Amino acid sequence: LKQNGVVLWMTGLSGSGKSTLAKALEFALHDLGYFTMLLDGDNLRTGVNSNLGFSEEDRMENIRRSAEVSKLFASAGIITICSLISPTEEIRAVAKEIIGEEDFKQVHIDCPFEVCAERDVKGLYKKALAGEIKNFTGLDSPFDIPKNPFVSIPTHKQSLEDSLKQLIEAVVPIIKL
Ligand code: GGZ
Repeated sequence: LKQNGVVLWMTGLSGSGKSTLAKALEFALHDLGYFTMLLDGDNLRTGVNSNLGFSEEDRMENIRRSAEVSKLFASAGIITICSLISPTEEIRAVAKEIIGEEDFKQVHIDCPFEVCAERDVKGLYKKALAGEIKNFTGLDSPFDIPKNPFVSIPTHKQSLEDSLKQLIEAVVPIIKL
């Protein structure tokens, strides 16, 4: 194994395109011959993080555990793509602290609340707006726009293909062999 690990930390609202882009990026990196590991909030929450909900404390614990796991993979030289809402600057600072500044690359999957609500792929926005889901990110739970992301991908302004291209062009040069 020759590659040096790194953590691509994707942050963004539910429905912003994190999982879709993370998967597409993983396939593209495989095609280029890189080892990867994809950690997604959605599937981490069915296992390692299954006892956690969406309160501030639980989200913090969700991010802490996910960052620790990411760090393990990155230390084995694996390009780790982590896709979690990670809604606040405070929460992302914890992830950065755990992973270490050098290996932590923050990717903002940028899409306004209104557009995510319009897409509503899983019907969660409809439920949240009807008051059936509490602590919903962007509604009654905060989302801080990342201040200094490594890269920001405006998924509401461009095609998936263009978003992927932008991401690959940002990521490939920082992978050290
Ligand atoms: C936000 C929620 C909520 C609430 C369930 N708020 O788009 P999805 O459905 O598939 O992914 C979202 C996922 C968010 O989990 P994360 O682990 O990424 O969140 S965090 O980083 O804030 O801990 C969404 C679904 O869970 N979901 N309830 N209240 N998203």
